[in-house]
Amino acid sequence: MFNVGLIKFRKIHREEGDLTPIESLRDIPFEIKRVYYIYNVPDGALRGAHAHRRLHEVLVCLHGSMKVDCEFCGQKVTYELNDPTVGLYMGPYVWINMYDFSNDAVCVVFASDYYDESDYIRDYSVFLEESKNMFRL
Ligand code: T46
Repeated sequence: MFNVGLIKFRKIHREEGDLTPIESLRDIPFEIKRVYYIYNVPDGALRGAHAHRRLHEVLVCLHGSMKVDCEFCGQKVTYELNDPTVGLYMGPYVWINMYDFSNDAVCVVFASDYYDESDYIRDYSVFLEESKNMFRL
């Protein structure tokens, strides 16, 4: 799906353990301005339920597992994330729902800009309408 996809990161394996480096504009296709992480998610919690107008993000489930439903231009794909060497890239106008977090899930998100609530679309009907106008659906 255009605007959404998995990125495979390098894994440097040593007897002492593994290491995955992530570099701005090299491993991630934008300049990283913000990093945040999600953890201690209670059973049955639903997160997301929004899209962004301008933000680009890469989400990595560092520990445990979680699912992400992505919708872009009428196409829907579900990703199960459970590998710290795999990132989910999400560009603008991707509606996401995050759920089925395992109790030990820790996910880190690399974002292309600072936090700005006005960049969020939290109303699904507004998302459909703006997507229609933006992409001439
Ligand atoms: C996204 C998905 C993957 C801040 O104050 N600063 C921040 O940088 C962020 C990300 C959030 N917040 C505040 C806004 C809310 O009051 O933290 C609270 C929880 O945020 P939200 O309900 O948007 O969390 P999620 O998990 O639904 O969504 C987050 C990101 O907000 C969003 O950009 O793409 O993770």
